[in-house]
Amino acid sequence: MRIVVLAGGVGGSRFLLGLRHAVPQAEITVVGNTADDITLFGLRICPDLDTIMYTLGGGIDEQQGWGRAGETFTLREEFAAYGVEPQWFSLGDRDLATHVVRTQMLGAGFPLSQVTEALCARWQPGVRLLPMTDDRVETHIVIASDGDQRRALHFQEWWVRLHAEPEALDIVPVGADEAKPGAGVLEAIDAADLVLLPPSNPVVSIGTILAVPGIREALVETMAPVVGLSPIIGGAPVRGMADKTLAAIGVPATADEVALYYGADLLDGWLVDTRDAASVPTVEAAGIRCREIPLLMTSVSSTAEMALAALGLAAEVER
Ligand code: FO1
Repeated sequence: MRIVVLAGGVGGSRFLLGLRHAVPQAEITVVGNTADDITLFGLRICPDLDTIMYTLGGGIDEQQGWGRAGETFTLREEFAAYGVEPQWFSLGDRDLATHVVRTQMLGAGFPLSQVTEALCARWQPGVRLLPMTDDRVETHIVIASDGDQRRALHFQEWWVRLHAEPEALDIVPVGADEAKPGAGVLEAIDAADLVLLPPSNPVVSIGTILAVPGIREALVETMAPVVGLSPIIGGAPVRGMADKTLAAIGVPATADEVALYYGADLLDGWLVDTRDAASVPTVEAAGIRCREIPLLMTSVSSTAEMALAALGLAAEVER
């Protein structure tokens, strides 16, 4: 069975652990968000791709959800001693090796898709990890500046340095309009038996993937059922800043509104948490098959249950 999963960072990775556990024999292709990527200290950093690779490859710092297990920060201390900025983005020594290898290969002319394949050869994540695009796309957040001015800053600065405190007035995936789908992405969507949208951030993780011209169209056209899982439970995100990013684009942080934001032309099925059972009729009225199940990814086995429920809903939709 060929399953394509659009994924961001921590939420997407945890879902993938459960999916791989639920259907170990499935061939899983992950289309990973690259709009969180940033260049620091001359190195290209791909947080969502690395989080997926480390989580499924067994190298993730589980408590943190990102970065490497057993990390040390000698280089970070040295950077600070030299007073080089930024000091707000915590890069560990082991993680930096990934960024050095990636930057070296990009500098040699390899596209990000081939770089990712090379890095995954070591980590063996058990899924095929495809960047959403080989082109540069970076999410910028527009916030208020002094007076009635506005300024844009990189998503990572807004999220990590400013803890997503300043109200996001707009969210702009810079470069998305000129980006092309990454190598293998459209083919994977076309050949899929099932497409899943895990509970990643609908705006800055899934939304940015859908912003790459051609990808959303492929998801509308694919014969495969497209089934999503709500990242919002009881009107709040399980983790991260989904509510703040949804507010920035004028979408209420509710389980049904996220489904409508993805669109009934794209979504065939939608899973909401039992606490959001009241939203099922709204989603169904939009023409999207909807079921309520427990959606908290508290363990690999509970996540596996969610994944199996998504497969079950997909089978229902197909009938
Ligand atoms: N998140 C933080 O909150 N603080 C950090 O210092 C930080 C560093 C970092 C380094 C590498 C990496 O791959 C991820 C890192 N993250 C950090 C998480 C990152 O901001 C998020 O995982 C994604 O960009 C959002 O999904």
